[in-house]
Amino acid sequence: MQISKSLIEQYNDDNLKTHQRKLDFSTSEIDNSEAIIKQLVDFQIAIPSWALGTGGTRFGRFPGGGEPRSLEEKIEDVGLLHALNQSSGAISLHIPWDIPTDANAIRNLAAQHGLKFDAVNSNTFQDQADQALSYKFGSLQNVNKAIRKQAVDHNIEVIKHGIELGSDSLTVWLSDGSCFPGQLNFRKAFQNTLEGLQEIYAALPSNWKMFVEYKCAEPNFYSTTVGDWGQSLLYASKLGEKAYTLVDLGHHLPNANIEQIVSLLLMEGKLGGFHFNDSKYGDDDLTAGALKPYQLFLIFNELVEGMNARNMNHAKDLGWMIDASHNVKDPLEDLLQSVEAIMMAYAQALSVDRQALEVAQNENDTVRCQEISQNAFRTDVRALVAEASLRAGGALNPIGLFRNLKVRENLIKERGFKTIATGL
Ligand code: LRH
Ligand code: MN
Repeated sequence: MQISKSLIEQYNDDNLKTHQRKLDFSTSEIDNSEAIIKQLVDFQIAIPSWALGTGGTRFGRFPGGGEPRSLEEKIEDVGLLHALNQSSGAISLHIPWDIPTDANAIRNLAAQHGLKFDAVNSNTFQDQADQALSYKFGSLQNVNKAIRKQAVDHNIEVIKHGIELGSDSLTVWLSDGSCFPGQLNFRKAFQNTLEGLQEIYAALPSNWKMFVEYKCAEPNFYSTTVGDWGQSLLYASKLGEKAYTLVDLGHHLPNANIEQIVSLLLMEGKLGGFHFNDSKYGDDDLTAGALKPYQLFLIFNELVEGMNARNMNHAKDLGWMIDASHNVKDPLEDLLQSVEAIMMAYAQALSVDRQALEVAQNENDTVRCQEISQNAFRTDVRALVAEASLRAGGALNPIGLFRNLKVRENLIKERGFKTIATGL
């Protein structure tokens, strides 16, 4: 299903008066609103190819119908999101869930929808039907050298797919670890994993990045071999300048101070990118900003401060990706909500009065520091996000238009109710 420019323009015209009133108020309240709008227009968030269908848990999965049946239909769906918000200009593929049979055709189809290919993701956390050796006891950490080699070869294969699609980064998330004390020699597991990552690193083209994604637990429940930011930083530092850490918001132990982790990884020049989502208990992969919007703001607050300190290009120098699973919401509506929450957190962080905050911090004026931070978080920036979408050719209210156009109903008519997308 494609959404024509004229449909979006008609919708915006019908809602322009209300939008203009809200925008006038916001620009009267927010000093640098024009600069913020421009930075929002440039800011693109990659959509995960594995989260365009209904997600599930071991207890059940309740598909909502009209799910994409192929990589082509997944690209169409991300194209639809991008048409609505003009902030979803990239897709992140997961191999082998989304192997491009004809890379050129796939690349051209994506270009028609204004999409690029962000990081490609390897998968050594499942055994594929045609796989010789099992990853039951891990991949790069495995005590069996042949299994480690199989995992290295897979990652090099994934890099090849990425090169054909014009991607320039590889995300390696390893489920490797152990479930019981005594099961694993932690030092040997680390050394085997580092050795494997070094072989994969050596296969990277000169302009590529490798993102080492850490996670505290699941599917292993005693130890994880890339278990936290410190371990990921250790690997990335030992690997070389093309290796970075990747922060998935759901991969931390309860009450971890993720914004402090982000600040320090950025300071070290070893922060590669994000998998945005939200969670209350474990790796719940819920809508970004749905549970802890203040934490998402605080993370962007550290990002803006740290990226400015290093003169980084906000839109290009880090990997902005969503990683979510939609168990009860329409996958496309959930992704539209996540993108909007991320854009709002970024806009609020850009509105922070940094000079005043620095003065208050240097005076240990704790109350003033909180006032400045929370004032930005309590500033309604939705009109700025809508204006950025409008200027870029998107809809003033992407979910509003998605529903008005009965997109899901049309996708079900087109694809049927029982279609299941590959992925989580
Ligand atoms: C692991 C993870 C990783 C992906 C997978 C789909 O929990 O966050 O980024 O490979 O989800
Ligand atoms: Mn992730």
